[in-house]
Amino acid sequence: SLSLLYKLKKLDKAQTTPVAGATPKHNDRIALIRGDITTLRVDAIVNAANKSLLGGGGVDGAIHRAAGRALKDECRELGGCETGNSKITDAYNLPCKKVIHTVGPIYDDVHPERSEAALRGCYRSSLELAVEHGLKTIAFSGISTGIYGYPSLDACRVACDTVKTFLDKNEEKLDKVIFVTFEVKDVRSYDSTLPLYFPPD
Ligand code: AR6
Repeated sequence: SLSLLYKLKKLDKAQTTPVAGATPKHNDRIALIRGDITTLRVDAIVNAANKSLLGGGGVDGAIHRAAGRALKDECRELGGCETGNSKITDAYNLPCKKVIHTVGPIYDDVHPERSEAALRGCYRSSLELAVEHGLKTIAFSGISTGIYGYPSLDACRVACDTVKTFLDKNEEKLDKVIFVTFEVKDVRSYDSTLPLYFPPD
């Protein structure tokens, strides 16, 4: 119908306009890949963990399998982690240097603002931990967008916005922030959203 067409046009227009304050200056610090995060030879990978930090399914399971038993032994010493926060460990058999374990929210569609605040905390605390440990390249898995049910595009916007805000203040402290996607829905979310937050020159 005409009214649907109109809505689609408006949506399209909104999606091609960079967000307020977006500048090209961070563009070369941002990367998007699709694949298995456990194969990346970066300084830190960010695991989508749960509060126990003792492993699970999804990317958490893949990271623990690839790292080996010693990772779980170290995690056991950490005493868990709150939702929206992060803890760091060694990477053992993984090719990266460190693993940052962050606990995303189980998506709450009655109180989406609570989920958003927690997801922001995940990205912010992971970036802070990386800087504290002198880690320059960090790869994020799509925290909460799998088993925890956070809608892909909403999660992607939170990820981009939190990283942009962090780089605005700490640009020289990180060389590369890599968003790692796995499923096609998340590839699409990042393809459409990254240019709005990190426009090219
Ligand atoms: N490399 C990169 N991304 C991956 C991989 C991989 N090898 N495997 C899955 N993904 P999920 P959550 C993507 O479910 O939603 C665990 O049991 C996946 O497509 O792993 O935060 C934990 O212990 C999705 O985009 O994490 C928790 O209990 C993203 O990783 C719970 O799941 C995150 O999906 C956390 O749920």
